[in-house]
Amino acid sequence: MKNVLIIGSTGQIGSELTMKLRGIYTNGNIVAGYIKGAEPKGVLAESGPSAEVDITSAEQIAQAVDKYQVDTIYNLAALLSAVAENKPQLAWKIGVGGLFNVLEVAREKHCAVFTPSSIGSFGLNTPKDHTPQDTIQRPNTMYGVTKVSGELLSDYYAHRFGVDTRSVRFPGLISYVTPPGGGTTDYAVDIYYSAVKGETFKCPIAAGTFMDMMYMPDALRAAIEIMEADASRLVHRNSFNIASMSFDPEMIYASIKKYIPDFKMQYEHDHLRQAIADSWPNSLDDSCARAEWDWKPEFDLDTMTRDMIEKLRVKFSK
Ligand code: AKB
Repeated sequence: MKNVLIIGSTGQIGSELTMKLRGIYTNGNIVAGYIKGAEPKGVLAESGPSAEVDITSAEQIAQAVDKYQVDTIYNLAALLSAVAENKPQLAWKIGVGGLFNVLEVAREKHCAVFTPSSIGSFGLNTPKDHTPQDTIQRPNTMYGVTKVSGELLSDYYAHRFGVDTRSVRFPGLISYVTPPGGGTTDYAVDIYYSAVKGETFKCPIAAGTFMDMMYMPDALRAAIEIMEADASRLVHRNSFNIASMSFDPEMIYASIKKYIPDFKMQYEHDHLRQAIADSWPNSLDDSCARAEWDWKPEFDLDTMTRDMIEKLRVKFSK
């Protein structure tokens, strides 16, 4: 992997992944793909090339691939779960129509493709605890429908056309850099912002609702390591369960209170997000990722909390 196009480079994952790839592949073109109105700014704009790439335009994707001789595409364009429930047609257009465009360009121009799936690809009748790698996937959200369709389409392009498609099922991702927008797991980011700002946190998710979460540095490493993995060891491709921690609001609250003892939280339920969270697993079994490409997380809840608070304090002191 030398020349990489990141579609959705200014989003929650893309903004950090682009910078990390630029730090690793210093001799390549790491192209920050963006849509009109979400242009890269600051260091993201200054540290490498960028190109307008709307995932709904196969032509724009192909132009960027040709111009920068791209060999790997990170397809990060998607609407998160709660927004997708409110805009299901657009979620399908971006999540499935957009992926189809990416895969067609990749087939013609011989690119490898990473497209994240999610814990949202599971549904109410999936085993809830230690959810296996290969299990029932019948989600009842549009987000989940696009993620399962994406997994199937990516596997189809791999076995039918030989496109090197790979993916992981991301848990809720927690970061102090770019906030997420419209996800069910966003509360686990927002809670740190409230704590560091000295505000009472209004938690939209009920106590006792467990979901898998992951600190962004582990997620970025997973996205890079799966694309670098030895293909001959991969039994699975789209998409691997990965996991590092599972918690409910009470646990993350308690973890933050160790460092900010007077922090307060109240519950103010959001019915849409709660219904989505209730349909997702409590925790995933990531043994296939560990066995097939040596996946191993580095952060747990407490090490993440310490780092988040430290980094947000620096951010807010500027
Ligand atoms: C969301 O909450 O929509 C995402 C996800 C878990 O895929 N963060």
